[in-house]
Amino acid sequence: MNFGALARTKLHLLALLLAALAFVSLPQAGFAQTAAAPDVAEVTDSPNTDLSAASDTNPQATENRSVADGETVIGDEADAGSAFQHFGADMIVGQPESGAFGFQEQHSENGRFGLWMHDAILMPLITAISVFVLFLLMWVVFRYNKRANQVPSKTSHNTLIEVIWTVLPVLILVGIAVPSITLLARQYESPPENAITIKANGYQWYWGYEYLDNGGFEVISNMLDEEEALTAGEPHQLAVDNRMVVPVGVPLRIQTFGADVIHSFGIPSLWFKLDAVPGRINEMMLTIDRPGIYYGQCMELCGARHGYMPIAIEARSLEDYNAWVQTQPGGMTREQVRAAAAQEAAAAAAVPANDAAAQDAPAAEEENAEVAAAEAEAA
Ligand SMILES: [Cu+2]
Repeated sequence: MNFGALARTKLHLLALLLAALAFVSLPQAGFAQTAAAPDVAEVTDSPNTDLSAASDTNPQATENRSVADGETVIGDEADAGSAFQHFGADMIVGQPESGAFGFQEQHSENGRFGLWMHDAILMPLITAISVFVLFLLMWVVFRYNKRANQVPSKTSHNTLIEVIWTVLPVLILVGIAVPSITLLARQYESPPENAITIKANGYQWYWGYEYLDNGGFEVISNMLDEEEALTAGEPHQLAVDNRMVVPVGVPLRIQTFGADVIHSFGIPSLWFKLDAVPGRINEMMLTIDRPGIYYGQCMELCGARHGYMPIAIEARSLEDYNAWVQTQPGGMTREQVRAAAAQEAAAAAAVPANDAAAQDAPAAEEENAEVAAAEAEAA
């Protein structure tokens, strides 16, 4: 054995040792993470936002807690009265199916267009090109092998064929570019002025949904454990305690932000995935056309529990949405926000009119004090 081989063997041994060490320590690291990870209730109560702490006294929070405890509030079991009733498992629209093939059914306009482009343009083209190339290859292999074709042709140029194999691919690419750029442009379309803004904050390892146009409260969303999910009739590892409630048929301004590392906010059945990056806000428009529950997951490897921060969107009618918003701490409908802003503006406008009186007040107080002092002296 020469020296080089010996050194290589030693290196291999070292690599093996390292790999074995990694395997031994990895599961423990995983358990440590699980053990260290705060449970659902702790995270909800954690003081990382005042809002979640405030939600303790809120009936909504109690209701959500009961979901987390596995007592589903779906349907008739929920407390009658003021408590908001969330959709039950019968309203699940967008979720993966076991053994399914291809894309999930799409429930937004961009989604349907994208899926059409994939099904009607890309797949047929890819299939035709693959079959054609396979045919050419087989033809060459069988017809022109050494035994079947003893005297090979000396042809080295054929202008017609060269023009065809240059022009045809160009035409195909231009043909694909038209719907492709259309789809790209549609996905980048800015939300209209009156779109409802909801900001998805990615945390290690859960999501927070901030309702910026509805009073600014934040809903903290954690994954349900297997038992809780199955009790609620929802898919395990996709079901969450607090869903992101949104209105259906209304343009939404979805913003994403990473509070610690890069996460990615995506729902396959709504055709979007938007990175949540620390230090910047990404934005896109989303309009959901059907009420229901849509599941997604964090789509950027973000750490040990990356696989356990699912996303669940609950799309409701605008009335339901407004009713839900008012069950949240500090939650207001947009009309209420506008009314409050108008009131504030009116109050601010009233100040200059009262200015003179306001300026008089301290002077009057001083006078009173002087009078009081004089009286005291006299006594
Ligand atoms: Cu993540």
